[in-house]
Amino acid sequence: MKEQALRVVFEPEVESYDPNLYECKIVNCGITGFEAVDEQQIATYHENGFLLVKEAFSSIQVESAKKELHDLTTSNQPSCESIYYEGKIRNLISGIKQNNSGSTTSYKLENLALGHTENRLPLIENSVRAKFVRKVMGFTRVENPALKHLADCKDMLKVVGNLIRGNPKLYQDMALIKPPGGREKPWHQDRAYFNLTEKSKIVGVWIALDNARVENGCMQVIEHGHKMGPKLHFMRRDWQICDKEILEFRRLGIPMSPGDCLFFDALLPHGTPANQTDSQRWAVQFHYVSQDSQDTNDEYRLEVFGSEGKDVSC
Ligand SMILES: O=C(O)CCC(=O)C(=O)O
Repeated sequence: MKEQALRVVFEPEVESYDPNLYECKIVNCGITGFEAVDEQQIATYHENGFLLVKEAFSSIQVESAKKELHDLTTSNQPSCESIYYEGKIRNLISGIKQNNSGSTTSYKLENLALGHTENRLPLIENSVRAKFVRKVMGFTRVENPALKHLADCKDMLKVVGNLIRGNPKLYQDMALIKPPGGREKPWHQDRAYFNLTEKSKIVGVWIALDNARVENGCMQVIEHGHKMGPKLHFMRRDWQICDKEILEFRRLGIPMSPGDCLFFDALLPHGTPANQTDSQRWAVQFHYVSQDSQDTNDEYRLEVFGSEGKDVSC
């Protein structure tokens, strides 16, 4: 079977945001180890919309996953489906000559304005371009055994199975490498991104590979926010919930250590602020769905989550 071409996305530079959006109450919650997840914890997940399991993965598992991710960001032939670069990389690539099968072309800034997709990596020194990677997707393959091992972890899948009351299947895998100065991921519900019916059960799993704190962009959630149901999303700094609305809710910051694992409902509004430190903040995120989940299309999804054509403002 022919390998799918690598998708390389150059994101736009994202404008600044109101820092109040990430003024939050820090919560030091969680239980230790997957084996501590019992029926009471499952009930807590359904009540709060999330459940934090500390020390879920060992330092060896974390370091092996980081090594594979590092290799993906520096490789000339990364074994993944797509790589997303922070908008700041445009300062280095605009005007750079690309040699594509003998012909030379140059990137044009206007083509990059909305996030520009290519099938080739930027021709900048590997270690330099690696510093701009924000996201890597589609890497759970045999070539990346440590990352695949995380996604296939039996104890973790048992918890997901208990949360959805069924057999989970992997729907999406991504790594989020927030580089120093890296952009905010504005507040959103993951369901607003997925073409799946409302009845499909979805659980997000966010695994910290570094210490994640408010300063470097840890996960923040709206307390009980999944109970509000689908929220309208607007195309602003990203596909996101309106800032004005977020400011009305109590926001919780969830600091995590390497190997900690956050389970969260796909309707739980969440976001991460920009990374204000000098170090990367690495994490992997998986989404699992129930076996009986059903695909829909953009039209169906936008009817529920979209703001276009509705009498709303943001
Ligand atoms: O890790 C992050 O910065 C945010 C990830 C996230 O919420 C997402 O990509 O849906």
